[in-house]
Amino acid sequence: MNYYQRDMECAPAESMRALQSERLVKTVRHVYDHVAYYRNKMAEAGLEPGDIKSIDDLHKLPFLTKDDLKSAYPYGLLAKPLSDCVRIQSTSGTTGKRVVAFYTQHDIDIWDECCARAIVAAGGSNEDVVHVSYGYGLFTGGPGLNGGSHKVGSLTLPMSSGNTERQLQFMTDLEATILCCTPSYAAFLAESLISQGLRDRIKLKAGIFGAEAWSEEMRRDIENKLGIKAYDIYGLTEITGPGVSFECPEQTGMHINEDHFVAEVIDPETGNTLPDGSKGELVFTCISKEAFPLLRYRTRDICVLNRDVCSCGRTLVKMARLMGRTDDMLIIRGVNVFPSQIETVLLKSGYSPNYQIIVDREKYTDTFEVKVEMTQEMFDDTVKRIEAREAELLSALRAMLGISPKVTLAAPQSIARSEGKAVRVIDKRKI
Ligand code: DLL
Repeated sequence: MNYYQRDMECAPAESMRALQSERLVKTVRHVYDHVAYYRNKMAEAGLEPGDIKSIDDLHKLPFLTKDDLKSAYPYGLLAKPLSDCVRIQSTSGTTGKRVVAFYTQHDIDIWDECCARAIVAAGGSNEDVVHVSYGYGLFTGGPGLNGGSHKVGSLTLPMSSGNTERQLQFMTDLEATILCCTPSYAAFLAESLISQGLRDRIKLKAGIFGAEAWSEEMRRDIENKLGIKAYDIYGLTEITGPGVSFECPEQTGMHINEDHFVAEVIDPETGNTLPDGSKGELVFTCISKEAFPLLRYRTRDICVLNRDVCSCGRTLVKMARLMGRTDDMLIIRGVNVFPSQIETVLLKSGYSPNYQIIVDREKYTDTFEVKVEMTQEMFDDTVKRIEAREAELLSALRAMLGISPKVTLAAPQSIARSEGKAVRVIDKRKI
């Protein structure tokens, strides 16, 4: 069994807790001293840094939510001077304002190490060619796996997403051995390889797929089509990006990099911490980061933690596949989409609030349609004008969401009214 940082990945439970306590105390002091937002939140909870003496005191700290991130946007939670920061990454937010996460070089280094652990767990080494088809840019997928691959010393192909022909050309010509992308893109690449008769020309042995929900069935299908072993990887921009947790060859859950991120599961209603094995909302506390170390951040991801010893030798706690979200966020082709963002665009563009968001999956690729009723006035326009409206709406939605839906302008009164809560999202995907 190979590890990237065996001392941390296989640390005895006691020494991991001691390390977590030490790092938590230090991080609480750090944010208290440098971030007014934390000072105020702690004051409201009647807390001073000295009250947090070990990991056992973690539950005393107030939660942070996406609303906190919104109100502190952009610099309100920054715990280092900007002159010490070297990078931002970002994710989409509910109001179009994005969450901006800051990194010092130290933060980038630990993030890269977390991704390196995932690559090594998937069998990677400096002999490998790692083909990264996650998006590069503000999205954390590309930069995270790219950095991990560099740490491992693998030859890294920074492909980013899109341009299938080029993907297939590099994958075959440069004999990529590990593919990193969303599971739906992996399935799409597999289909394309097969349809172009290139399946026998690839040298892939493993895939590291995450950023969206996928099923065991989908895993087997991708594995069979590409002749690889497919590994899950989890993370979120607010905490660091991919590599918060990763799968080992046992594939009985994703090991959380607990020396950097302390996980709790809470009851989303009461906020009480639940014992391991209970289903609830995942909460993370960053204990080693400098610039943007969120404390008790509520992810809205529903999950179960499992501390059973893993036969891979790692002692890091495992999280099960996600079981949903506590909010209405959709992940479409790997992009986080909130129905409220779509509604904002529709209303701003003069449409009625009668709309539907229809998501499905065809051949493992998400389809995404926004259907909205026109007003009577719009409906009476010429066909040419209606087509122009459709194009305008598409570009406004693309600007807000970062991906393009199929836009359908429907006749007035044509979308079924519901008697209770309006059914705006129709997600037909079976994941
Ligand atoms: O999706 C980071 C990432 C990139 C993870 C590449 C893995 C690989 P965000 O865009 O901030 O960050 O979205 C985070 O995506 O809260 C989950 O709801 C969902 N998510 C991430 N990984 C998985 C996964 C990246 N393996 C949100 N399975 C998270 C299911 C996932 N959902």
